Amino acid sequence: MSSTAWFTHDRFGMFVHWGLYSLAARHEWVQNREKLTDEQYRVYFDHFEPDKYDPRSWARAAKDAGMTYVVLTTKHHDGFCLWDSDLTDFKVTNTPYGEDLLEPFVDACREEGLKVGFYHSLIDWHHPAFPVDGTHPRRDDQEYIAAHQYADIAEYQLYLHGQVRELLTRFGTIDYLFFDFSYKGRKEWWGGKGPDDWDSPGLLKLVRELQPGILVNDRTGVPGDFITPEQYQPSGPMTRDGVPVVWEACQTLNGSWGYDRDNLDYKSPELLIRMLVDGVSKDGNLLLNVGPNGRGEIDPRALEVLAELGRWMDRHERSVRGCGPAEFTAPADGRYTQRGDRLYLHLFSWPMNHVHLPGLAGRVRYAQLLDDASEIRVVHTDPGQTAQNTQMGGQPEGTLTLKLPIRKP
Ligand code: FHN
Repeated sequence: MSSTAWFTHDRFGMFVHWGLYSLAARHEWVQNREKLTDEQYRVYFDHFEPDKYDPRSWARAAKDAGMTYVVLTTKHHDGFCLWDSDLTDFKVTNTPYGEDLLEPFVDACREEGLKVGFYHSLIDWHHPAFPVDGTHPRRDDQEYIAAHQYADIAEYQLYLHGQVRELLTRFGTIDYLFFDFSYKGRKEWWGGKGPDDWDSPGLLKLVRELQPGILVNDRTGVPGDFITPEQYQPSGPMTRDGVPVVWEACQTLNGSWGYDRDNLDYKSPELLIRMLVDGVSKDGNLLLNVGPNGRGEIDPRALEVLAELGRWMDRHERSVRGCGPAEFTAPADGRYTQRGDRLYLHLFSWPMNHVHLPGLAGRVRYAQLLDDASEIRVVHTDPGQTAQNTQMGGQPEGTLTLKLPIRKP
């Protein structure tokens, strides 16, 4: 296992889903959803020419949003490689663009002082040795299935491990690896694939030999350094066999991982801030996704949201960075994050003039608004008075009350 210290300190990263599906501009599973043959899908390959690709602008957008690591899809389930792999022709260097995309990405991240993350799909619908299953675009094509029914999983493992070796030996230090994904037992997907299909123990051994400090997720089907709840916020700190485990929630901006031109349903900055704070209050990270378009640009709507997050992080970073859960139970519409003797109360709705904090009476020496460092009066009520104290609405014993400015800063 690698040290997760930087990861649980930083708390906030950018996920980037980018590939041929970005030209389809409707979903990264478009090949599966529309059962496109390789020939039909080839049109995106033949027109992949992201002339506006500027990973430095991506890295700056992430940094300005308060993110400290960026995770880019090196290959998604369609099998298209964003680097010059020796193991396939289905790669960016054979498209009209003609150049490796990963080296400029890792260079840009490092130039902006960000950690480098790779996403890599365990699934590969393009590779002939990948046994057809319920995820495969050709799942109903009996002729294709017949032609591939004796797909050699050992050959596929060599390919999978070989490409991971390329990724972890060609681009310097890689800080984070998001494998995606195991689905053993998904009966509707013909049993699905899992650690025995990927040779996950061997794969993880290879990863740790090549990049000893790397953080790897658990989607190989074998426990890794962190777990990855997707598109939901856990109800509390996460555990594995009763032991607390590092976790990171991955979330889209608009419900789609890949660029989805007509999807205008962007999450508000307020909601995303709540997700970030909620996660930290439960000892988790947020990995927020952007899906650049087929020219290599992050959508202006996404950039607006990221900029708003950055403005919030600029003023409130100390309530996130290096923080984790508090020993106290926060009020219903709020969250606590804590770092040392600093307790941060995040209020998702602003009460009229007081907030009552059970169990904190006598525990708080001084309170201030983080936004402008202005003092907040702590209304200490003697335990005997709480029940009768009408101004405080008769709070339970041990409750601390803060008198808040009527206006929300
Ligand atoms: O199938 C993928 C999906 O396209 C996307 O990459 C997400 C991101 O975590 N992972 C898988 C679904 O869990």
